[in-house]
Amino acid sequence: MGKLNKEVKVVRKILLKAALLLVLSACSACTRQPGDIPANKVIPTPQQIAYQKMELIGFVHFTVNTFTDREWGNGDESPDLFHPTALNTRQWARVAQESGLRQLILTAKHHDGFCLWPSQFGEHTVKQSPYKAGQGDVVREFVDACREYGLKAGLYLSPWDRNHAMYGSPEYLDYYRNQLSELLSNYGEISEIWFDGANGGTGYYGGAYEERRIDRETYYQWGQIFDLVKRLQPNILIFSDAGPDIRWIGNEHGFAGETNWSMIDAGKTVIGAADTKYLNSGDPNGTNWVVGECDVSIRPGWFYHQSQDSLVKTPQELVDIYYKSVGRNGLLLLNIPPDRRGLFHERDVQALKTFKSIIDETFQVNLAQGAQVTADNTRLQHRKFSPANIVDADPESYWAADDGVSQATLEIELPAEVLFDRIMIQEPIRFGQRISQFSVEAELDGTWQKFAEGTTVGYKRLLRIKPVKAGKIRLILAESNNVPAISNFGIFKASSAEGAAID
Ligand code: FUL
Repeated sequence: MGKLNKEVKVVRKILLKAALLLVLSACSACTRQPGDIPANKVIPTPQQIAYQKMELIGFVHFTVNTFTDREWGNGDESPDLFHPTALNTRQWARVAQESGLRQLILTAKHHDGFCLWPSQFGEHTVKQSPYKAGQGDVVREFVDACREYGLKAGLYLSPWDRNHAMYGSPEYLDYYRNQLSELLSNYGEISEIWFDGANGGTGYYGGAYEERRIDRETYYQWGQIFDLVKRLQPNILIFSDAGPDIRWIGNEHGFAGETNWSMIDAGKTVIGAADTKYLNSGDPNGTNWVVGECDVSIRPGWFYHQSQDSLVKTPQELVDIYYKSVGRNGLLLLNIPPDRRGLFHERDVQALKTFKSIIDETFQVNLAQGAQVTADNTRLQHRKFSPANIVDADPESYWAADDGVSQATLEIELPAEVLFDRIMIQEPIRFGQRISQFSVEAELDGTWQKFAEGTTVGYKRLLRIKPVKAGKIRLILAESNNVPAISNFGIFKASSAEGAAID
């Protein structure tokens, strides 16, 4: 009898525990946040997302060309030519930081083959130059200055070398890989490595003075080079015509396509022989996420030429480039070439300063912040996907539609009518890039009127329109390749210094 009682008690205890567990799990199910939206097959890495968020970065073209007034050195320039009189990498970094650039990329070696660091693998370097009596290391000074000013540091190492006697043979590749290893082992964290597409042609080549052509598809064995780079710097991003992380945007004006997908088929692209239209617009069916980087120089040339002091781009031209790069889902890589002193020239510094003040003034106040937003579809009717998320202070929160929905309309109601002429739309790209057709309407005199439209959005889409005064705006997402989602929406009034340009 006693034994039976004990057994009943044990069973009762087990039943009670099970019931308790059931109640608890039911409760947590009713308060649990729903999961995120289904991700696309092709999505960015966390490093690519962080990269895209930088928006603005800088290029520094500096070598013997600065002293010979050339754009491409032949390879026979004497290192004696390299004698900057007041080289100050801290001035570069300070100006970059004050101008809103988040990273700088230095030409450690351009096509002429002169190395800005004292490479142990060659005799055509800063060590053979008068700079600091052969004791200088411009790459070291550059990375130190970037770190001091909170900038990321990237390097350009030209695959084409018009100085090297063995260029075109397998021996040169050993030399090239040794240089890469040196740069990626001895200078701390390098965030981006830039592989230029210009390849092969005439040159000095150790005195041969001849033309050397290479097979762009096979010569460099890029796969091996990429493996080496990632082994030495696991977090680095590799730039080339074909990525794998960052791609050339297909022109040197700094313009991304109005349609710009962050996907391409990297395998379809040969470095140095790319289809520039394809790179400019990306590929909605591309199998690789490869961010578009828009490179352009603040002057006509990539290197400093005194004759171009009067041709520095105006702040308004720089702003225009910003809208066509950052505003089209790309990154702006703006080149500022140091002069023969080794400093960013005063005119370039002034243009950058005004450019920065215009961008800051324009985007300082989002006139849609805190507006009332409704949508014709909200995923699971859950506040995690609330339309209000597109105008809240959290850039990561987002609105999304239900599974199976590929079109949606969001209505933004402002507390009062406002005048605006710039629009910003952002997708939460961590789930992939989706939208391929959108328009924006405003209610004017009681009727909806379309005043802007576009194709892709991606990380950020900016639109320049004629000033509109309205209290109600509609964002119409007409087409997307998966559940549509928006993380941020903004309307702004452009700084009067911008010049009232429209798209
Ligand atoms: C090109 C090079 O040939 C130019 O000199 C410059 O470095 C530019 C960024 O890339 O391919």
